[in-house]
Amino acid sequence: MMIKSICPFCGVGCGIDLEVEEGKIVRVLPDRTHVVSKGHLCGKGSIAFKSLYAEDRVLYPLKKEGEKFVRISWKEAIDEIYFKLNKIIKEYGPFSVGFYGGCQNTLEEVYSFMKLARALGTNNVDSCARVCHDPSAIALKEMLGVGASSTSVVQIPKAKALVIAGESTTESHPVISQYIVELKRKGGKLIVIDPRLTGIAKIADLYLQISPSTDIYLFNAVANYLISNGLIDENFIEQRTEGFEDYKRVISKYSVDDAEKITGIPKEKIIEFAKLISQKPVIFSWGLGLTQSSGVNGVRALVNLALLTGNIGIEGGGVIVYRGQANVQGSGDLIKPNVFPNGKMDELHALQLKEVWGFKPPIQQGKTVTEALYGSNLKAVFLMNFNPAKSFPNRKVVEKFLSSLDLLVVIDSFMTETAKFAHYILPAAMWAEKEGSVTSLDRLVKWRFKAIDPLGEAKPELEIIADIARKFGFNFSSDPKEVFNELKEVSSYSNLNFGEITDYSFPSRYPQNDEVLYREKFLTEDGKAHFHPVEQPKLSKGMILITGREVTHYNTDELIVRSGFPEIPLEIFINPEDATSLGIKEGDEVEISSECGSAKARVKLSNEIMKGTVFAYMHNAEINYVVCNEMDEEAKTPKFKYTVVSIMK
Ligand SMILES: Nc1nc2c(c(=O)[nH]1)N[C@H]1C(S)=C(S)[C@@H](COP(=O)(O)OP(=O)(O)OC[C@H]3O[C@@H](n4cnc5c(=O)[nH]c(N)nc54)[C@H](O)[C@@H]3O)O[C@H]1N2
Ligand SMILES: Nc1nc2c(c(=O)[nH]1)N[C@H]1C(S)=C(S)[C@@H](COP(=O)(O)OP(=O)(O)OC[C@H]3O[C@@H](n4cnc5c(=O)[nH]c(N)nc54)[C@H](O)[C@@H]3O)O[C@H]1N2
Ligand code: SF4
Ligand SMILES: [Mo]
Repeated sequence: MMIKSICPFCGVGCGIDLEVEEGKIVRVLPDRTHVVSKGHLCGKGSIAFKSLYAEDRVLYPLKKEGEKFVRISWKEAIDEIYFKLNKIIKEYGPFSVGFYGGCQNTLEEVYSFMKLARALGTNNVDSCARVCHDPSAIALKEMLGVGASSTSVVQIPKAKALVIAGESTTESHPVISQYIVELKRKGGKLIVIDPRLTGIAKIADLYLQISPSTDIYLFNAVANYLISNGLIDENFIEQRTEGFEDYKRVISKYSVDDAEKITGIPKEKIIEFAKLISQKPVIFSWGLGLTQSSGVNGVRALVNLALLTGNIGIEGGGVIVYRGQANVQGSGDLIKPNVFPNGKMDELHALQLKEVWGFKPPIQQGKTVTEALYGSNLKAVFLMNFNPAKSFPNRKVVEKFLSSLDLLVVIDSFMTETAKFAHYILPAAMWAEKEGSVTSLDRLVKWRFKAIDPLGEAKPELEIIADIARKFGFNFSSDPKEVFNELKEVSSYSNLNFGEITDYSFPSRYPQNDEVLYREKFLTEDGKAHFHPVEQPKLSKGMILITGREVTHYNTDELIVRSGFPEIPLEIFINPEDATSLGIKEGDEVEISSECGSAKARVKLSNEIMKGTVFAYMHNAEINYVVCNEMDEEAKTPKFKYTVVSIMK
């Protein structure tokens, strides 16, 4: 039997066919009908089923007694959690409770999780989007109207040029590479901006090796050059945008000469970049190299260039955010501490929700997950599909917070580093054991079908959430289709229909099916796009640690190490010239430290690394003892790409 599903790993959202024999998944095959992946898969997708059968999967509810975990029944677990949670809410109020997680969960699961929090009276809800692309969502929503990609990756081959800023396609979103190859075959130009000579940078027509976190300077200087040389789309600016004069004034002090000094990119290359993007159509795309360093302003600076050149709302032009996890676009859309899924956090929207939910959510802003973990006095936290003890920076502080809680409930499938801090671990049915929809990085929404029954006593999150809600007297549905229909009523997913999202060959996108948004008007209140001038901030000096991805590993690697892959060692990659001046060589064991902490790592010499920087893969989470938790002021997103470090033999 073949069952259709969507890969549980990255935001490309490849279609897969699960081969099921006697109730067991035996193979994953690429789904040839899928509109984006078109029969391609990367190595992670093809082994995606293995971790379901890992020997150490948590298959029964567990409770911590002393230092040990003991097996309890579902009834005991839900009763005890209810009793403790109720007591905490009575004593400290509902805002002492937080609900965080959900980026590989389905839309329905994150929606219900968020709704449960609000039923209990708290707006402390958030997802992993906080640590990756919330800066993109904030900038895009404000400037264009929708906090998501304006075009699809399938449009890439239609562009004359593709800009990739701070994303490593061949490692992080491998299946998109097919569209970049096609772009190049058709004569389109690839421009890559990254301090590191990545796989995709190696095939670029123009590679800009940029000093970390100086992208804003580059983009502003390019804007000034374009304006000064008449290379902008005046009609587009006049008819479809607001705020140009302010923008022009701010960027007028950014020169290409200074940009060369600050970014380290030769002046001729900066001018070539400006000329390439003055064409039409051009797609501007970016990854964490922008959001986890320059934050919301970094994204604004790049989107300004797309507006200046009139490259939004046209065939082959627009902006693409390379979102990370299988459903992070969807989670980011639905679970936020400062907005409701249906819009602004105010009386009006709260009352609209009441119509559908039967209760009115509070309208006081909640805490982001980063605010919660670094210095809040929350008493109870629910973590679903989240491993912050490993994935968050300055791990020491996170560990201290998790161990200070009166109640920590972890909904996961494995005994993760985070789960070890839990009072209760509730075993989640994994992706192939349940059904529901996920949104990929180009707004495509697809339904995953159930392939097998949950193993052991694992339960789909919708059931776990409904069980807890029922204890508190709320009637939540645990039927994925019912929940899907409900969430459509209170979110920008209202255009979708079930027949279309279950047909993998149909381009079912939100808020409209069209690959290209904004052809006629922008989805802002006034229908115009908005320039947003930003300034390059001052940076702390020193050796800069950058962290990023490797193609065969995935985030905190819980699923990968349970699929027969060895754990990744902690290695730091450094330019040979820097190594010489530090007196270290290939294979040395060193201590890498920041003001937050330190770790032991093995040295690898590499000419792909920019001088003055050192690179480490994030999948060995020891590095997050070193990465500091400095955050973007607006989005509260940690700067995983900028930590000043020292290295000692
Ligand atoms: N194989 C694999 N794929 C994944 C994941 C995984 O763990 N493994 N995780 C998924 C997730 S959650 C996410 S969010 C995505 C992330 O996908 P990407 O956005 O590709 O993430 P990273 O590799 O962390 O960082 C991207 C690049 O930013 C560069 N960079 C660092 N600082 C700067 C800077 O100041 N400016 C510029 N321009 N570039 C800079 C780094 O050198 C790096 O090459 O990947 C998803 N896909
Ligand atoms: N140094 C450094 N750190 C980083 C980053 C970086 O670039 N550098 N990137 C950051 C980014 S972009 C991200 S998104 C985060 C990722 O951080 P996390 O989201 O914390 O990491 P994951 O490894 O994706 O964790 C997912 C968890 O979900 C569990 N799980 C898997 N399937 C299911 C399921 O069906 N149900 C439930 N309930 N649980 C399940 C897994 O066992 C695992 O514990 O890491 C961040 N950390
Ligand atoms: S590219 Fe992403 S979605 Fe596609 S198979 Fe690989 S990990 Fe899965
Ligand atoms: Mo991410």
